[in-house]
Amino acid sequence: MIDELEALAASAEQRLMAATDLDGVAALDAELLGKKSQLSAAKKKLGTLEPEERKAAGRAVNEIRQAIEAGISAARQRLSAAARQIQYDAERLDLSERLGEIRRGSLHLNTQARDRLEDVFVSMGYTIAEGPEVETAWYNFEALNIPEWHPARGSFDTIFVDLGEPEEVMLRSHTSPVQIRTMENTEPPIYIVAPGRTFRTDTADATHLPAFNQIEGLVVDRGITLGDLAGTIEEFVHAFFGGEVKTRLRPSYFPFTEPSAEFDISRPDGSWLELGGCGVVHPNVLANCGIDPEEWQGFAFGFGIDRLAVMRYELDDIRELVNNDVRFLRQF
Ligand code: FA5
Repeated sequence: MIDELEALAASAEQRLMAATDLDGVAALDAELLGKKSQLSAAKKKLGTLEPEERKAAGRAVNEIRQAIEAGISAARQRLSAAARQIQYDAERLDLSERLGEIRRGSLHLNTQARDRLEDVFVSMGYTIAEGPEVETAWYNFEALNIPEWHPARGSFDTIFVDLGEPEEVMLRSHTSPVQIRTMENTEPPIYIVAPGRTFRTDTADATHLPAFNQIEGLVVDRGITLGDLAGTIEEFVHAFFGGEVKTRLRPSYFPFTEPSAEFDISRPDGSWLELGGCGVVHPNVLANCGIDPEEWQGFAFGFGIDRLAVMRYELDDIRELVNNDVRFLRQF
């Protein structure tokens, strides 16, 4: 019996070494160690042996079971390492691969538009200001002459943040809070532009995004009139687009400017695209920031950078800016 078991051990070792996949090892495991295995049969037969012989045969059965178990675990290890290697090879990415010529990356259209806007305004004597994207009701609304009861609050489709008092903290719905932060900290005369991200519950469509970019402009100086505002917008649009694009101001309403206007720019097909709002800074807003409205006057404007990019790069749909399709982005 011991001879038979030794022969079994030798053949088991060879067969395990020859196994080429994990399924094969599982089959050998069942065959060599399962209930119907030669080893189980030998174990059953132990009871029929003489005590001396039983002892030696019992030891041999145990030793051979251990050897086969060790062989199975070694085969499993060997083959799972091989299986992993095959998977790695199949999933490996060749990062050195390239198709055609090497392409240089480029700045995103919004970044290009913002940089150009900043250049145009800096060349007109403005400096760049910025403010936080998460604002309090004071900066986003109240200091801008939009008290809690004011219906204009609804028109900003504000995204509130669950921090502190309800409706007290929000993602800024426009860049106008930067006007307040600037006037609180700076003595006039003030000439700033403030580009930045803004957020509203707007559903994305061809002309709207829920997260978009605005650029705010604020001038506070002596003797500022609506004429200065109109001239500034005209000059900026010419510098940004060149001579072909026309502008128009339409009377409008914002609580923080009086009078207020919306301004549109002409599309190549002759239609108009609304670009932003503007107006003469409301005396209450100056007073809220500790600036004497009798002495100082100002104008402000705020327009959509994404919309400017749409115009400048002649896109059909504002969503192209955020789809991140490299085939589209590579064109610019
Ligand atoms: C404002 O946000 C005012 N703060 C503008 C202003 C500033 C007026 C200073 C007076 C003085 P309005 O909600 O109209 O106004 O937005 C201004 C511009 O932001 C719009 O004309 C448009 O160009 C852009 N805009 C608004 N909502 C979206 C949107 N969901 N997606 C893309 N652009 C948008």
